[in-house]
Amino acid sequence: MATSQVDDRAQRILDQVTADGRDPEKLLARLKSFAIETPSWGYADTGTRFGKFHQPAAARTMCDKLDDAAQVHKLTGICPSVAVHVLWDFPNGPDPKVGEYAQKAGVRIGAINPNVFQAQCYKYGSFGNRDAQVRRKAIQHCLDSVALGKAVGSNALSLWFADGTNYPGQDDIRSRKRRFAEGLREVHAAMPPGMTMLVEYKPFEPAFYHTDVADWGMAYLLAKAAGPEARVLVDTGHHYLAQNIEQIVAWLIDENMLGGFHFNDRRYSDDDLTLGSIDPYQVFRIFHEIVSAEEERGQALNIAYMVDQSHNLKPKIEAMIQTVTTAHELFAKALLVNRAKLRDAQSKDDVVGAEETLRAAFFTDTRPLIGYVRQQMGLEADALAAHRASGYEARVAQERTAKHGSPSEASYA
Ligand code: PSV
Ligand code: MN
Repeated sequence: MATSQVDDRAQRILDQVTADGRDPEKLLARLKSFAIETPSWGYADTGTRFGKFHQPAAARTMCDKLDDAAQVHKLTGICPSVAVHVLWDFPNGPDPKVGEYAQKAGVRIGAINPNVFQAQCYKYGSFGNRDAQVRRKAIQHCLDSVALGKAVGSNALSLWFADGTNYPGQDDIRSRKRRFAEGLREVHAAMPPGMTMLVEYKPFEPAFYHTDVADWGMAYLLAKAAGPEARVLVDTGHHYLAQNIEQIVAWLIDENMLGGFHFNDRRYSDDDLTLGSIDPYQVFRIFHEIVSAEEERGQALNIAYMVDQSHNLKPKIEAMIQTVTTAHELFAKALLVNRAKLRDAQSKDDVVGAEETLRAAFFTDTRPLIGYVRQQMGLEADALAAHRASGYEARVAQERTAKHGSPSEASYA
């Protein structure tokens, strides 16, 4: 049973916060209110375009995905919602019962992700397509997704478009831009109060010459054109390698246009690796920009933190627990930055002192602090160990195989 006896190492961090003239209770409260959404597709067998490696415990049905997401939330306490991908999760059309099932399992439905990139008709694009009938089909799918969102109580419509061209001259770039703006305006107009439209960008893939929504500037302009409840979604994997993502984040915050994140990490391109597995310092720098703005404004920013990862090698629930734990630990590091000291160093052009202030926070081991926060929330300090000890994976592997057959047999059948 979890106890909330404060660990010495966590106590030392809290003492330092007090010594810095800040309130440790506020820090703990912010860590408890931090929430990150996990994606339904992160629990199922996905893979690269070269193949899939099956796991017997992988979710086979929408209910399995919600059960797995609920297991992650039960152990981490910070994942109350699950993003859904309409075509993958509702192959037979919208099913409002899914919302009820989620609630019973202990989670709720988060962002609704329409899918306007898989059907054959989208070969030359969806909202950007020259053919008005194809555009209508894509817009209608998004309107249906808004209705699904209403039915299941979701407050976010998350849009990603694979649209673009593969060769110079293939289509007129400006005409496509205008078609996008028009389609997004129509979808925005159908959203109920309280729903946010998130516009995601990606520089390339699957389009390799030009992508219609290729960067944050394009997403920003399209969100502005769509309407007042549209914001930009930053997928950390959707940037060129040297790009300064935290600067993009800082600018979007300052323009009140940052809507949310799709978190993942990568070494090369859109690799969808576990958050922070390659470059945790980058995630810390992103969180630092957010926490700076929160401290300046005196309130938490309304940002949808979401995971967009597919786990081809790692057991999916373990990978998800690792991901959200890493996010929590890195967010804690950003909260530890002594911003009074930082501002002082900046005001003196003390470049080294300013950087050292960030490094001091980044190199603080926040794992005991997150363990303590979890214990205060009535959870085990080590979520991964608790999951491994629970026997959940072996149990669902057995149940799912008994019900649906071995996943590899199914695929070779
Ligand atoms: C596209 O690469 C993307 O980032 C979009 O968010 C999709 O919805 C998601 O991946 C699918 O995994
Ligand atoms: Mn994404």
